[in-house]
Amino acid sequence: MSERVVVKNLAALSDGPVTVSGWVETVRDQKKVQFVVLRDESGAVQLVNPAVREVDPEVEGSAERLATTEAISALAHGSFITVTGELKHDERVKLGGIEVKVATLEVVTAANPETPIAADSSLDKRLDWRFLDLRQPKQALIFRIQTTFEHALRQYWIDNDFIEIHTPKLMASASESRAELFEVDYFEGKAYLAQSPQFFKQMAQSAGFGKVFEVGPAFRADPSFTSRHATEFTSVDAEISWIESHEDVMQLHEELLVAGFTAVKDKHGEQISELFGIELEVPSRPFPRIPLAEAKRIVAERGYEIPRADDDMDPEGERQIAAYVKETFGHDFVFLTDYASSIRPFYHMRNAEDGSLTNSYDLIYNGVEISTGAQREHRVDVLVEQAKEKGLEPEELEFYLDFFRYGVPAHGGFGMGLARVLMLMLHETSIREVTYLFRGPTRLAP
Ligand code: AMO
Repeated sequence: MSERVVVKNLAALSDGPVTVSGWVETVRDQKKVQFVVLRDESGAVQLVNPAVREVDPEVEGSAERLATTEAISALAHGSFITVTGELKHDERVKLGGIEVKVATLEVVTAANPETPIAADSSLDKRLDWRFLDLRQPKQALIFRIQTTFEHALRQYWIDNDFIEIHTPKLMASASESRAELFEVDYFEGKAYLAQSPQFFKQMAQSAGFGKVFEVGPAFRADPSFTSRHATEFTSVDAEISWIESHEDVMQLHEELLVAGFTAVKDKHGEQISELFGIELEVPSRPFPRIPLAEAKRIVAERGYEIPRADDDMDPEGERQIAAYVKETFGHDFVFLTDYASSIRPFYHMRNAEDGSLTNSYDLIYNGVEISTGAQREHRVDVLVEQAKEKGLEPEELEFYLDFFRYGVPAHGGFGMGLARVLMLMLHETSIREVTYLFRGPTRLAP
């Protein structure tokens, strides 16, 4: 291992020799002294080098000092360097009250002199150069937050006796709908990329696992270019047995989110307000619940008519109901419940009193849908009828229908888009900003 000290640990050291490595952020090349700001994954530090502009044969080491001075003058932004030198605490130094006086400097990899992106580059251009874009501290913070959030969810699941599953992403049939399905060649036949772990997380209920979760990729051949859609995204899924209705699923969902938000606020709250300018709020439980039909009435009263009466909430409707919930309950989340069966998949259980409704919900956060959940239909004859009603061929679903032919408890669960949660948590305008490498209709690289 090298002697390297990560920048954030420098402040705790006493004055003396250190080695640091990182990217050149800025160079101030003055006649008598040079300043370099070096950044690594943990922070930035100022390097200082008394400039030597010509060799003085009387002074020992002056040829080396000249070479170092010239190397600094030639440093391009983004080059990766390793420096040995003397750490000095000096409260006059604005950047953290420390600096490193350069003794030796090695250019490990020189960067091209022209940086292809700048702070004002378009999002598309930044995504073309994602590795450079991600060097900004704000970007790295997003993925530290994601790590903390996922870790807290996992901790919750482990504490509550869930089993983690990894379901296949190559499937013999569609899991959500025939639309938005990626078909791939599979030896002599065809396969489909999983749109959701839906069928296999339900299989775990028939297998007697009780409670399962998965965080994994999902694929949708969705040609839209909205700020909330990707063709590949990370889906956070849970499925639980022994429920009475979708209410049990909503309770799990809100507890899980509170655990995730608490961990993120505890660990990153200060940095979030510093870099994103927002105060992260941990939601209080219970989250408000509003049946969809009532939500539509509320939205209409506010002067917005959802274009088609039998339709789902559209994005403007979601914004309107979120504004109402914020004004009325001071809450950023709302469960819209009891969706019409006409706009829900075949596997949602219908309401026992009103078969035109389902025991299902969408979770809206800051005005955007982040999740869908439901109680599932577990009676196979009803399931077959509902599949036919939706134009699906029960023959293609035989493997799935078998799960329900050998005893299965009442169960339900949800799927939640990880990037959507992050986008809304950080008030970002697109999931492209919070997805490590975005995939969309016209983006397959890098
Ligand atoms: P649904 O299709 O509503 O439900 O998806 C669940 C959640 O996944 C996210 N999501 C997406 N994120 C980015 N790009 C997309 N193209 C995209 N499509 C969906 C959203 C959405 O709320 N099997 C059910 C879930 C369940 O009932 O358990 C399902 O997949 O955040």
